[in-house]
Amino acid sequence: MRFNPLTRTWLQVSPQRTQRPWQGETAPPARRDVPAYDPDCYLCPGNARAGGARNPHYASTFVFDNDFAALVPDTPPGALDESGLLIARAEPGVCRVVCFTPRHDLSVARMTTAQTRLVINAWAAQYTELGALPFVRSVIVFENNGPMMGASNPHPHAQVWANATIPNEVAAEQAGLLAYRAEHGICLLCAYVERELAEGTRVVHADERIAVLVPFWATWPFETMVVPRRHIRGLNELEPDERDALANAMRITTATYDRVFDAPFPYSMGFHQRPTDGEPHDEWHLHAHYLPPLLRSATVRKYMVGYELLGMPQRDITAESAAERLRALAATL
Ligand code: H2U
Ligand code: ZN
Repeated sequence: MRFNPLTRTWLQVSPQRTQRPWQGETAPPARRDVPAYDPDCYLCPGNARAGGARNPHYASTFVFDNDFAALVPDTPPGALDESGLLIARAEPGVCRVVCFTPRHDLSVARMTTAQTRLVINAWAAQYTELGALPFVRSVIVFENNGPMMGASNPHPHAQVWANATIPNEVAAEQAGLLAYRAEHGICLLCAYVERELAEGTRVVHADERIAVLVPFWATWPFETMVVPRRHIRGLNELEPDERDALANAMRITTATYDRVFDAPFPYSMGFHQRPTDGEPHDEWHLHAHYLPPLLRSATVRKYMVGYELLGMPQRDITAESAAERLRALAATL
């Protein structure tokens, strides 16, 4: 059993299970010829979106309000509590879409560091702008990459969801960060990153500013965390050289993923950062999680099911063996 100090949850690790046979579903790797411009894409420059609006002829990044937003700002207040059984409340928020580039055929793995740096700038600006709204307490930036992860379109894009309430995962990590600091007097992620860099076995890539590692408590095979080495709380606090280093770390991480199974590698990634509720939150340390859903290979469709759904997360491939494979591939880039 391994402990995740960020979420304060346990994980079961059983490496002997990689030996078991597989007679379940397999699928061929998804390979597509993607054009640089797709007249039918609702994210390409100049095209009509599904909601009826038309995109400008944008030249670098492009941000718009999600036409099918899950959270909307003018949600009327409301609450329900029936005998502690049926409990609900209204949740205002903002959802946006961030297109990374006009090029329909690119991905972070194939964009230049300079191009991705512009995307990071756009994300930081969204964090600042939406976080400044009086009702917004949390801003999450995330990317679904690949159809298996529910990305609706290959055009490189991310989503921004700004909530009035701090979402469960962020709240759990905040409790973990606070508990660690109370007990040890230092930031959990500052301490963790330097400890991992000193040992090296779970590190995929690192420079003076950013580290990419497979966390000791990784649940998904090839799951990684991208962490600034300096104690900064949100995307807006990244200095220019750190934005470049983050862009480079994201390029290395995604390009490495694309080589793991010799196929476009699906993942969801996103940033956890300081809530925007007006408190200082010095316990917060910005980081990104990359969470790939494939448990075995690009063709073996194995998801977290029975025991994971009903008991607790369990993994077969250890963090160390996944890191070793990723590190070797990253070195070839
Ligand atoms: P995903 O690929 O991660 O689903 O993100 C695409 C988002 O783009 C999705 O949330 C929005 C969808 O609501 N969208 C628009 O806002 N306008 C459109 O014309 C199509 C899709
Ligand atoms: Zn497109």
